[in-house]
Amino acid sequence: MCSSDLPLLFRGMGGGKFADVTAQSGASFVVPIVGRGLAVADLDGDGRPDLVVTEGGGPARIFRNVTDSKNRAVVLTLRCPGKNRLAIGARVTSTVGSRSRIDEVSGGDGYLSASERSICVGLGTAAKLDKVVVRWPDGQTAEAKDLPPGRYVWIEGGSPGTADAPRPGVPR
Ligand SMILES: [Ca+2]
Repeated sequence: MCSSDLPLLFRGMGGGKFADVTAQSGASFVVPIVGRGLAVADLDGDGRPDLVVTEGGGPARIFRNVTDSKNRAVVLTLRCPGKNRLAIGARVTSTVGSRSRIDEVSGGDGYLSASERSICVGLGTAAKLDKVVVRWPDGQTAEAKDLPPGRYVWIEGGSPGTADAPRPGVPR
């Protein structure tokens, strides 16, 4: 027997702190569900991550991110030429100003779900990603500097190239 609960939504405040923003998040957050999977992907290509939530015995729910923000991001999609095309296991260290963060490309995220295999690095109001270092799954490293906001595909052995043509609403 599965029980239903109200969905919760938290906003990252930095420094490992989160604020509960469920009450300000709309009608979908006042109906209990039997929540199962959660996947994150930029479904409409506007540069803001969207959510897909699956429910036991119910329809999938799409939460389109319509956050009104002038903040920008660099989205990196890594690719390897061998059997590990999605670069699972790659580690990305990004630096913007005095702040650094580490992301890893993972093969799975949660129960019955898988998120987009891209790494989204928020820049805030900064004009560029100052430095990014990739440790590829085979242990080799590569770095790039001064990437402006946008989407990039980075194939091991090369340098980051801009992804497909800009789509309407994609922050640059
Ligand atoms: Ca989006």
